[in-house]
Amino acid sequence: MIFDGFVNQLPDTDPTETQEWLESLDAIIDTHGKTRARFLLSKLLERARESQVSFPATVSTPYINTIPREHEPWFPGDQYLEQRVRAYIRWNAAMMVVKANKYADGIGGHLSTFASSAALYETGFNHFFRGKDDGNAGDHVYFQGHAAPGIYARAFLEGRLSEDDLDHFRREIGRPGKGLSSYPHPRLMPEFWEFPTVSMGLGSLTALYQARFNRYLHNRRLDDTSQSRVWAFLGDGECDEPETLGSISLASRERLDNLIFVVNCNLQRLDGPVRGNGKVIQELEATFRGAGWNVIKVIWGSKWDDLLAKDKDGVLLNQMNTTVDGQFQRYSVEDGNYIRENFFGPDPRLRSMVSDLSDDDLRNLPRGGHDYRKIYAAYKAAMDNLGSGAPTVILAKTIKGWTLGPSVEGRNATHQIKKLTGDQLKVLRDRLFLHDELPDSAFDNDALPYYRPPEDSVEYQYMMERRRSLGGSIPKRSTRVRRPMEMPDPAVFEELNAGSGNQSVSTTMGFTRLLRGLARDPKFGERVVPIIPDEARTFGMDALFRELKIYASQGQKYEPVDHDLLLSYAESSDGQILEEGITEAGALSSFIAAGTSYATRGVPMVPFYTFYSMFGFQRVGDLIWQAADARTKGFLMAATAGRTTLLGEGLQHQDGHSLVLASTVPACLAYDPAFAYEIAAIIKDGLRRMYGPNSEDVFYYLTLYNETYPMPAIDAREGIENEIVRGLYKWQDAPQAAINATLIFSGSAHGAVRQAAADLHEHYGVGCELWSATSYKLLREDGLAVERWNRLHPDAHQRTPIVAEVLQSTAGPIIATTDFMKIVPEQVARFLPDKQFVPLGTDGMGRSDTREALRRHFEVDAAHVVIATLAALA
Ligand SMILES: Cc1ncc(C[n+]2csc(CCOP(=O)(O)OP(=O)(O)O)c2C)c(N)n1
Ligand SMILES: [Mg+2]
Repeated sequence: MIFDGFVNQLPDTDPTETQEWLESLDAIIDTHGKTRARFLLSKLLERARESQVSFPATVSTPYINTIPREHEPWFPGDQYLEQRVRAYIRWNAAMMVVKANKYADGIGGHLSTFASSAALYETGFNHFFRGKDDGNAGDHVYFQGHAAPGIYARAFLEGRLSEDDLDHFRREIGRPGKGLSSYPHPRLMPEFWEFPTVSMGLGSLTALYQARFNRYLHNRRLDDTSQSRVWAFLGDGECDEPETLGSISLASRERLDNLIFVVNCNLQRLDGPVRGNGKVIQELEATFRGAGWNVIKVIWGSKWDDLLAKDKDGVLLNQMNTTVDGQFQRYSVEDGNYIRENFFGPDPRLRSMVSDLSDDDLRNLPRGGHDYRKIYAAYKAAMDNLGSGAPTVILAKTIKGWTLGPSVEGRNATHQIKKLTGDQLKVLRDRLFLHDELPDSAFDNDALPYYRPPEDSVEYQYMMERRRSLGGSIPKRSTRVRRPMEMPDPAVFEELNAGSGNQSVSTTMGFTRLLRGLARDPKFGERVVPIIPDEARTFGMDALFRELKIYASQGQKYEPVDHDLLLSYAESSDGQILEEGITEAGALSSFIAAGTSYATRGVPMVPFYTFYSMFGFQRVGDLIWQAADARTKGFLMAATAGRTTLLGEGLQHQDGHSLVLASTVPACLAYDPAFAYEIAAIIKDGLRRMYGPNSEDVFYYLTLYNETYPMPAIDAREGIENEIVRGLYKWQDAPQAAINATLIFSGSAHGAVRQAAADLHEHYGVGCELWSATSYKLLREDGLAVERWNRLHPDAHQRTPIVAEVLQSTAGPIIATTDFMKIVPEQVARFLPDKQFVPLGTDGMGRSDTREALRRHFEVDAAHVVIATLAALA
């Protein structure tokens, strides 16, 4: 292997001096060994860094704490009181899970995740996490999903939740907003949780983009975000998800020193060790350091410091460095004698180092993640790191199930354990020193007692004072608006309503015009957040670059190749466009950050995320689900939509099913507009529904096509905009004819359908009326709601679904054509029992060819609409 071969390509200006240095090193290795040589080299590197000699950063350091004991800051808290509070929280967290499973066997919940991370959270609660009661937005804390019981237990101690609430952990039905959801779900507990995290990997990804969005808001002078940190708590197993680590280089590139990841390295995931044969902390250190992060390892508790100080020969360090995680886990479940024999035993120098320690002492040598002083030092260093430009990750080594007793701690099955016997509970009580609070009698008659200290106790007073001084309790979701938003001037929609005359344009072009108009609005404009993942040219949106500018935190340090063009690639530190590069996951995370800003920051923002339709729901569906959970507002604009409208691109690009996937997301209003004025009506209504009075926490999905045709003007009849947004409206009456049929189109299918109507009239004497179905999803949801109402109110006057009401009077069979799968129009067929309903759509995988050929292949061209109509009539 060539090690940094670049050295040999640089001229050696003083070979004799070089030789002397090399010989010195050789001599050290020969006389004092490699450990000493490594030590000296590290010292040299340290000195070089102090003297600002830049040098490629090493990606890994020995398996010891990053912060040495002598650099640990003074701990400002009351160690005893914090320990008491932590014990109460640990107790209640365990109790609520055990209780839930006693009363509803199999209901689930997790004991051991929080047990391993209690000190990590509590140090934050007592000293760092900022709340928002002081009128500011506070910190944004992403709690690890499976640690939820611990967060509820703290809220209980603070008096925010009652015993009855805890008793309803995982029992939400019938208690809207009051049952405790299994995991952090703002959709279910909108006044409590802010950030959904439980789909592993998405919490870290969205936290990272939240930190980036805070900078965007700041640089655009929309909000002062300088006091807010983003804290993301992750599992070490969770780091296997590509989403967890996939964007970490963005954080250092964007100099997000407002971002702190805390990885709870209990070395276990669900089934067993995360890296039995390796060292997950070392692996993560190298990954994050390589990406330019400030890495702080918290591996060993204070008691190890004395041992390390005695380690003159480096034998302890060597043992630490070479022991794999699977073996460390073994030590965590064994007694002191096993540890003495196996960890310290083989080397007499190592063994003698612990000769004065008892077996119990050895067993109790703690890991760093349970040592609040070490954690405090790490968090403080992360806070003080602001200004360095580097994000921080804290890798804290813990034991999964810590304090839960020998049958749970560190066991491979620990993740799934949710029941404790009476004896196990007493072991836990003893371990937490809660005899006074919970005497044996508290367990009489199989009772499962919670414990809350009285309000006049010093523990309670201390805990509450800490939170008061940090801005109040968290988590707390608030929708208090700090910077109100004004709606755009309605005139901005008029241009699209007028149509394009004879000019052929696409709905994508129409939307781009509208977006520009919205961004130009003197008051509303600043709230528009255009998001694009490296596809603006494909969509013809590059025209916006120069006008709105691309957000680049460091401005533009170069002269772009196209600087002399009108549409040059213009970057600016207060740019408006988030040009995300090729990351749909990142772009969607920005969409979530912008679309939840009305709550997280109290600053409503309106994201328009435009992307390759195929790489939306299909690619990042879980993030879209998370957006729904997070109560995100905004517009998802699915460009290059349709299985046959996007020609040439073939199987992996042609989207004929995102509308099916969209139909699975309750908070999503999905539309398939055919004309520019439909887009205007939908977006206008969307802004009202999402940001007007009595707003709803929903988001919009609109397909955009790249086929060009003259855009008609909106019909002058009154109420047309309402008809468009409800999902279906009549577009054209039928010509006089003896035989009639009803043709429905959506999106780009209107071309074939209009042609078919003309052909049917001219050649077969069939008069067809034409309808545009803008949203089958909305029509179906209305139909289901009506059906349910009728079922539950059999004696009342029966209601009619919108789709049935408006299509009742139409003549002949209904042929519904779409550039999506047949199941899309079929969603409403059930509500039209008296009608013959024929869906034409693009089921199957795409092909590369022309639009005409594709439409013939998928049987959605005019000829096939004619045949389907004639067959239905026959
Ligand atoms: C995307 C996704 N896949 C799988 C799961 C199921 N799951 C929940 S917890 C867990 C193990 C977590 O291990 P780790 O991240 O190390 O967290 P710990 O509980 O050890 O702190 C798994 C696989 C999930 N929640 N999300
Ligand atoms: Mg783990």
